[in-house]
Amino acid sequence: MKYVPEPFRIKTVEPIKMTTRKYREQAIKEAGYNTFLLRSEDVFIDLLTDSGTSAMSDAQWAALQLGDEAYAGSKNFYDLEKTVQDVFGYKYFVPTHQGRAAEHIMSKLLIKEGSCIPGNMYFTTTRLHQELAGGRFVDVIIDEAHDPSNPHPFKGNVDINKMQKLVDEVGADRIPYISYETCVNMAGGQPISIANLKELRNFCDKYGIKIMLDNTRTVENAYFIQQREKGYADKSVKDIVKEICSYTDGCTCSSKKDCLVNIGGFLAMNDEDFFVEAKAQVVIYEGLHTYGGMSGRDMAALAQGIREAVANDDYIKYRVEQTNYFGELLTQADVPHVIPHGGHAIFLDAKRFLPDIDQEQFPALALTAAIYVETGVRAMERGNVSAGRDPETGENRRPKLELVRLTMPRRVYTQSHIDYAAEGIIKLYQNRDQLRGFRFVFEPKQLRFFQARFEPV
Ligand code: P61
Repeated sequence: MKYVPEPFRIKTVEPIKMTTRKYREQAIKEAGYNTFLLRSEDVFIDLLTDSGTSAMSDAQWAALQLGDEAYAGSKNFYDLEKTVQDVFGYKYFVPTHQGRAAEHIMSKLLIKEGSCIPGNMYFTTTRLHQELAGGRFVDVIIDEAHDPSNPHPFKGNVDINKMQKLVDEVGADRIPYISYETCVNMAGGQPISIANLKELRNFCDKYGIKIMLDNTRTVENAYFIQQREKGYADKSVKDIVKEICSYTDGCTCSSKKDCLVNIGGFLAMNDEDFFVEAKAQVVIYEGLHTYGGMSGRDMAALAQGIREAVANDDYIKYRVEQTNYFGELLTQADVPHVIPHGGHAIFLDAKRFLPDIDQEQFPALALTAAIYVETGVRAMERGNVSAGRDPETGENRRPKLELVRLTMPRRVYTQSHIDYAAEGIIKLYQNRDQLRGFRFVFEPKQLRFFQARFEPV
């Protein structure tokens, strides 16, 4: 098994705490068995998320010193706008403080009461903003995406037949856009192919439906296209990123992932009227349209982060292959997880890991709690708790995928951290019959997974 060496060296270090099992048993109990409620200080290796957890480069730290904190017209805004236009190719750019803020503004502007918004699997915040704007999310991802052991190379693809069925059922005029995500997070970080995107473009042109990209992990997706799609082996990741965007009408983006910063987001589009309306909304919810909730220095670090993400292919190769290395260790030990391995995370399949815990007792949550106690590694539940309740029936959605996400922060951990995490999870798998299910003691109404508390059944 190959570990691609890090294309950087370490200049600043942040100590992390090693704790005892007894300490961790107490900490997870106090957190209501929800890893979102653990204190970061009590975590040894934090694989909760790749969002806002990247290590910035020396050039990004230097850029922070060049922040122009003017209320209006910061020079960092103009540099960022130009960088987004250069790298992603959209005409217009609206900054926001993070991804969900861009989703909020887009949903308010494009969705009407009764709209249907197809998407290649839901994302929690994306779907919630669609629903709050009066819309209904409809999953149109290919069936393979819902099967953790299906090896399809582009499990993020849209099933055009499902799109056709939706158009036939509700009519194209009730479908303002399709929400098309690169490296689909909830499916396991699974990429889309250019072939699928081209086919979707033709379909959408026929019916006047926009394609709005969730651009959060497009750089990782471009790497998979380079590695897997015919005709792309000799293209640079930078060129593939631009090609992906060129088939879409605009995007929302959480800059906290591929763009290598700790905070930030944006909306971008080619339609001028949409741009003017989005700028009008951004001043209501985020701040002036030349900062959108970011400081000048945040925008400076972001522009530099975007450039670094695509500057050459060494970084993204290391990034995706590091995740793959983690997955390969688990494959060798037969630990059930989603294949093919995604770009940003390895997802354990809790249904197969803990077949005796009913989905109503939250096997993925039970597994995240046990991983923390066993190893000090923090993972994220991505199953029945995350999926929430169906607004119509009030029942838990019981998604097909009951997963635990082990997410790789960018440029943060080394091979030995991964070896340690894998070893602990393998040990836990060998002792899996000792794990029990959980029930809610506190259940928030929306995005419940962030703040819910549980007790063992
Ligand atoms: C994450 F548990 N992702 O993966 P914001 N689109 C996509 C995302 O991955 C995404 C956003 C939009 C997070 C943070 C997070 O249920 C959760 O900048 C594909 O976080 O607002 C965020 O971007 C939203 C974790 C979000 C969650 C929601 O860890």
